[in-house]
Amino acid sequence: MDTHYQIVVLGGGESGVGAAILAKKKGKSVFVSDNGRIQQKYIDVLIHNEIDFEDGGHTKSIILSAEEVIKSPGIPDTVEIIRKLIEKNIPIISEIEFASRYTKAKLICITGSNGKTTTTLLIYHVLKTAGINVGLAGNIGQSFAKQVAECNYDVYVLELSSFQLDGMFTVRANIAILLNITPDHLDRYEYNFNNYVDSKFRILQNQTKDDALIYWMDDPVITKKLKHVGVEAQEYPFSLINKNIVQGAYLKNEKIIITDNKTQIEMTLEQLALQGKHNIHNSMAAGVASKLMDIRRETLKQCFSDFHNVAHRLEYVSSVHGISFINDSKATNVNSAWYALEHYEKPIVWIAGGIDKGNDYSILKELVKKKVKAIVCLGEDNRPIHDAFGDIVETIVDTQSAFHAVNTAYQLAKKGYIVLLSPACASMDLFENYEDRGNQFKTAVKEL
Ligand code: UMA
Ligand code: ADP
Repeated sequence: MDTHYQIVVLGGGESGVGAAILAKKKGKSVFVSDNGRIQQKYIDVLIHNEIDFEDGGHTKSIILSAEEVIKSPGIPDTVEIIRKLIEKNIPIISEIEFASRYTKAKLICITGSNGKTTTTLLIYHVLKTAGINVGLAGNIGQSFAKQVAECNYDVYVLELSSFQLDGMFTVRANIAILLNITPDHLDRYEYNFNNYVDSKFRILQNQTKDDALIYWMDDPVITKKLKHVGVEAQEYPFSLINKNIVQGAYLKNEKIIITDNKTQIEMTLEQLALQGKHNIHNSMAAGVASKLMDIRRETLKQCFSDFHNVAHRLEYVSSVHGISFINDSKATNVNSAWYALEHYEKPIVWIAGGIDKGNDYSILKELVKKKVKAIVCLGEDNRPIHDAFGDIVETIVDTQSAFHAVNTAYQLAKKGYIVLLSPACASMDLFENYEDRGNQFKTAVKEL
């Protein structure tokens, strides 16, 4: 086996394998190294493309002699091999950074702590319906690099996580969207919120006056930070409070108004397929981006009313004896759970818990006091939930399977209640991922 490669890719998952395919196509010598097991479907792709790889460990001599390393987003900077690479000054980039070198497509980049996937998919739906040759990538679906290698899109709608942004240096977002910033993934940011905020703000780097920055101006974290960084791009704020917006979006008489100083598009809240306060933000951001892409008013209106949101986000499952079951498994941080608890007027039995990423539950206390009748914990270690809510909710029960959680919640609920799975935590203690958690929840509900 060769021991010197121009490119070493760390992690043989969706992003890593995509990056390796692109590197190979561009004539680079490339090696993929994974310290766990690479899934068979990716092994098949690597073999088919004649790409060298290893799994079950990282061979230091190969990795530390690379010219450049592409790191998968799931790998933290604290692991030994990354520390060694940093010591040796070997450049470490993300798959998104690498792929962007090989495309001239227009980039619409979306980040935020919550609402990325929903907003990304809505924009994609609008652009695709309008007949634009558009790809969907980033922290969703097929890797950006694979699509750059194999497709020829004119525009990409890119959902970007903070992990991906951390490895981005030269990418220029033609349209950047910053939805909101609330604590999440703090375990990856030395439990320092400012580090996480800095990561999110990387979406602005390299923007010029020809680009657009769309952001939620009611978010104190975003507005405070914007005062301290220089913004080159044209600003398009959106707000639920401020009505003096000349370019951006605002709310007036139960209508969202999307404006660019010259023309306006109005839609009543009722016309929007996405319901709930948080989704007004997402619709506004997507609306402004679509308008900047010169999408016809009729297409935009049609798409905003016929859009189907993806599963596991405030998804209605069914009603059993007058008790409604809602699957919000994708609520993996405190802020998304806040919007879920805020959304419903009826009494709630709340299923919460899982892997706590450094959660501060205090912002939920008022809502919980007002609406939550019982909590069913669904996690390996439920102490943080007991500690936070033990004095305000009388009944808190521990469970360790979706089946047990659903049955317990069903026993505790009464007719007219809502059983809400909105965990505020990651799922990997008891489940493969949030989708597995949501699916097991739905199966258990259907078996009631
Ligand atoms: N690995 C190592 N060394 C380590 C640690 C991990 O080799 O020290 C290996 C693992 O064994 C595994 C591989 O790295 O085989 C996985 O890499 P990864 O976790 O980065 O996953 P990918 O399959 O490449 O998927 C990534 C994103 N995953 C994460 O950020 C954790 C996907 O986002 C994204 O869709 C994909 O790239 C696109 O190309 C998923 C996600 O969970 C949806 N994102 C987080 C979130 O939304 O909260 C940020
Ligand atoms: P992300 O991709 O950022 O995780 P999703 O669109 O998948 O965002 O939604 C994740 C969770 O956050 C769901 O529980 C959803 O109901 C909630 N959510 C969606 N949009 C917002 C928003 N703008 N603000 C707060 N929470 C939101």
